[in-house]
Amino acid sequence: MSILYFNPVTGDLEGLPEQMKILLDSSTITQEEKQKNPEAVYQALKYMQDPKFSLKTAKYMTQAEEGDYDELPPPRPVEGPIFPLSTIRESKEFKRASGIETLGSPPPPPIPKRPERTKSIYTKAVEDEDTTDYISPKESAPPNTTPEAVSKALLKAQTIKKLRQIVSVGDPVKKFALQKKIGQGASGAVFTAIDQTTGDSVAIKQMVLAKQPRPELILNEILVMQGSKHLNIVNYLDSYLVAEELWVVMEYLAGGSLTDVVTETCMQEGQIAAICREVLQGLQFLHERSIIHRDIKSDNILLGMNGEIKITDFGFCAQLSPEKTKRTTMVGTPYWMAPEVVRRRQYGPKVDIWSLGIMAIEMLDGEPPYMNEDPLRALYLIANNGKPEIKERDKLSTYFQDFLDQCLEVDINARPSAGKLLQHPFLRLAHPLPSLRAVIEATKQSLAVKEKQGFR
Ligand code: G5X
Repeated sequence: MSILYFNPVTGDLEGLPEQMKILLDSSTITQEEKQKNPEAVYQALKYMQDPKFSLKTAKYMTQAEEGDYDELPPPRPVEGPIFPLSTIRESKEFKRASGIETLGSPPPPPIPKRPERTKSIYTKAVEDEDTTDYISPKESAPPNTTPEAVSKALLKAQTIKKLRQIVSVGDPVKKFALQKKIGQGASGAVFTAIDQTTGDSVAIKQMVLAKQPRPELILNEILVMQGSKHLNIVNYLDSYLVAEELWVVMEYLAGGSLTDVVTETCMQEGQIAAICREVLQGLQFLHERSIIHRDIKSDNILLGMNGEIKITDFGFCAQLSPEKTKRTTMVGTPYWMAPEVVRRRQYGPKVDIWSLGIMAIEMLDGEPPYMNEDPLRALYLIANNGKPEIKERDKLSTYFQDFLDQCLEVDINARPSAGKLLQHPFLRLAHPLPSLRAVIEATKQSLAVKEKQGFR
């Protein structure tokens, strides 16, 4: 990108390719913003317009429709100090229907059901971007014989061969009794199941290899997670290959995702601190092993009924090596992406720390910053604004304010590591983990009420 400038007469950015102009025209980015930071606009456009990165390669797991956790044991009383039960976040529709009107302090804003744009994306690395792209395969050769298609088919064959070498032998259909579907996404479905030999509950991710746009990501996920066991990570247990279907068996967490908690309840600082500490412990473990998760957000944090907090979905993780200590691939979910990822700079493990800061905002507000903006404008705002504004900042403890400031530090060198942040005084405010059970139960109850009233 050499000549890109704002034309004050037309109010347009000059020097953009035609496709980008069309994209920009359809976005809500203002003239003022184009003028203020053309480079940030360009970075955002490049990301959106890249066909390799389009939503075709996106992975999106939605929650199953039915009540996910019906077969849970009855709740046990919470031990340890009791904290007031978390407040249910009231939505407008909910209030109207139930006739409840709150007096005094205004209720928190309603959080609508998560839109599609919270899904994750994966683009090719900048350094692998060129070569084959100039051949324009679609016009010059019949399908499946283009260099692109041939190398893709090769990679797929190699990936399946490697998968065969690492999976367990045996028939998982006999070993596991499938129970309930808990998720469905582009890469496959997730079920709960019982291990017939041990009686343990497990979760199984089933994927049809032929339908995977990038099977090498699944191989990566298994290879990285096979050797990574930690209390704050959803542990990989086993995998099986049945015909062309891959089953990945992992531990099951019955509390559901943190997204449900952040959208349904108003969390207290002590609860937020507890979750931040646990996630940081998981991140410290990963980062020590040169693994970056790259898609930290509430959707990828699972809760156990006794307050366990675990990071899940390593489909986008990167294992750094001594030869390759930095990455440039644009990976993650726009609203949670660190500025260095959006700006396509070299990045490392600290991107997970930024995303944790955004997730802390989710725990405060129910959603990440810029959620009302289209993803393109959100990317522009991240690249341009850096640290997002914290709503009602002065209502937070000074420890929490400082913790947020440190996670959301734009300067990578000044942003602390997971190990350093674990020393932060904010984390000393953490409530004991078993007390989180009450929050999970309040969440489930709130969802059940809405379900009954037909809001979901
Ligand atoms: N309650 C787990 C995953 C984790 C490390 C390799 C992806 C979903 C959904 C999903 C629901 C679970 C899992 C366990 C509950 C998912 C993954 C992963 C790994 C080892 C596999 C998606 N709704 N779960 N308990 N939910 O789509 O990367």
